[in-house]
Amino acid sequence: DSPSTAQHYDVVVVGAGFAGLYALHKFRDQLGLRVRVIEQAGDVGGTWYYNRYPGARCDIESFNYSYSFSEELQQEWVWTERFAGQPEILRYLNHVADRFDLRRDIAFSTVVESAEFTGDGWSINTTNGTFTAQHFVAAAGNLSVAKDPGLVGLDDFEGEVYTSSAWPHEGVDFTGKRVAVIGTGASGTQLIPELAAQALELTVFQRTPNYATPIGNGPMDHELQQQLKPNYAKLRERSRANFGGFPYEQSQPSALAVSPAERRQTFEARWSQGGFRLFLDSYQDLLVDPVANETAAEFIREKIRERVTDPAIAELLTPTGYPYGTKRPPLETNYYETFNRPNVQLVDLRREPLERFTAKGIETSDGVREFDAVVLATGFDAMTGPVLRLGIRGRDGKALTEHWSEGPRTYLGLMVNGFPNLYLVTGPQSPSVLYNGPLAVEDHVDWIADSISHLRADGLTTIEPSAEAETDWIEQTLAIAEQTLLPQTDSWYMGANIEGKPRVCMVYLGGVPQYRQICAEIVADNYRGFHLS
Ligand code: NA7
Repeated sequence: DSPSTAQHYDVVVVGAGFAGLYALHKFRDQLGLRVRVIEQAGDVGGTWYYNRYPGARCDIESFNYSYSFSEELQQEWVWTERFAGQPEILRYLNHVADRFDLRRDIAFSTVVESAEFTGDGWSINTTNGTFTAQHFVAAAGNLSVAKDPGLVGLDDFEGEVYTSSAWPHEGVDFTGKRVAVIGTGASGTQLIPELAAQALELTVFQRTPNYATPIGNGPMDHELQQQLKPNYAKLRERSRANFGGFPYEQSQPSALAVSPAERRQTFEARWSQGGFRLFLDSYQDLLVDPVANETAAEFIREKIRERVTDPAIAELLTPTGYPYGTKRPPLETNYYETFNRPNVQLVDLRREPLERFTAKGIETSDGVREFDAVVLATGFDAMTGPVLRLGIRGRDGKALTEHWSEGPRTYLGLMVNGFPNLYLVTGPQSPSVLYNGPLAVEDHVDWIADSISHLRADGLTTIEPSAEAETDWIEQTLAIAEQTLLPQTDSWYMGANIEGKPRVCMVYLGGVPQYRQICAEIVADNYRGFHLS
């Protein structure tokens, strides 16, 4: 491709992860459009390209965390673990890229620097020249921009520094090293047991204890796989009828409607099943009623105390003061037992704040500890970060950063007033991170494909939501969020993990079936709330 002249496409898509790969296949092979995908990485995979830290694994069953769009793909791909690790998911996405011949339309190692609406389409400026397109699709992920943890003096530290979401491809050997980990979210919880098994000494710097529960991984059961395969279509149908996009059907209305003994039995059963069963397949009022929530929270606290030998360490690891599930609950393998190892130390940053990095280590209010390597698992500028980084300007040159200065504004989490023909895949104010990823991106890409087809069939060129529809949607999503416990807690769902970021719930919490129904009704009602021209 020549970088000097603009290349024109029907659709330009940013990102070659789960969303961008399917978008390319759908738009190119099913709609016959001219499509270009722009990807900053050197290959496909998105999240699964970057997050190569030891222990990186999907918290959703491999069988569920996979594309549903191709029956052949579903039938031929064989998962080896109940919960696939990062290398296996990356192999799967590479297989998809090969099988559907996707690579030839992806510009790798290409970074979007800015994108402007030009009146009837988009001009996208990248490190490899300009692309123009009638439609611009941001499939850049929800958790793909690492947050700056603002650690004072980090540059002075002379040892090795690694970030979970930018892990070296060649891996890291921690043998014989004194290692520090900062962050105990989903990523930290996965990598801490792996590093502890390798490092000479591992010191975990914890700010907020989490409600982590067992993932329940193991080799994929061959018989189970044989049973599931012929029923894949049904399984997907059941998933799309479920709040979070899983084929789960055990959840009951209220934790408070049953006896303590029955409740305990249910929690134990879901705990043993692993995955998000406890969180999303036990009682529907856990995220709504603080008393119901506390029953699950206390169940998890008891488990932590049982698993950690030293009661003082157990206490530090036990979450209190915020409800279960209002921060994204990590899933783990041997996480709590790791703190029983003689080579593992826990530092509680609430009692002993981190002051600065020095040349040799980390200084807290209690003094300096020396390290050979530091691992940051400090999270992401979630949901808005990946979109805002694209430098998007809409009608009349209005910057998206300005339109979103008080928090993201979208209609259905799909489109934005003032930004015609800009589509977000799993954007803010859609179920996004609370919807099984591959199914979530398929729904959005299918919706976008329908919208583009609809425009073309009617000889139209642009689609844009009205300001009223956008405001109304935001009010609806916030009203639903207010009925839940999520706004109480500082989490990345709320934008509250980043200083100065507007504190507003960014997830549609009405559940997948309700969301899907609303999207379908709006289309059936002639794209209600959208202006087509
Ligand atoms: P998370 O869930 O945002 O976790 C980040 C962790 O890092 C969390 O424990 C934070 O503590 C901690 N943190 C962040 N900044 C600091 C500073 N400055 N000092 C000390 N500790 C800090 O990110 P993950 O990568 O684990 O998971 C993100 C999602 O990726 C996950 O939910 C899955 O969907 C995949 P805090 O809680 O803020 O006190």
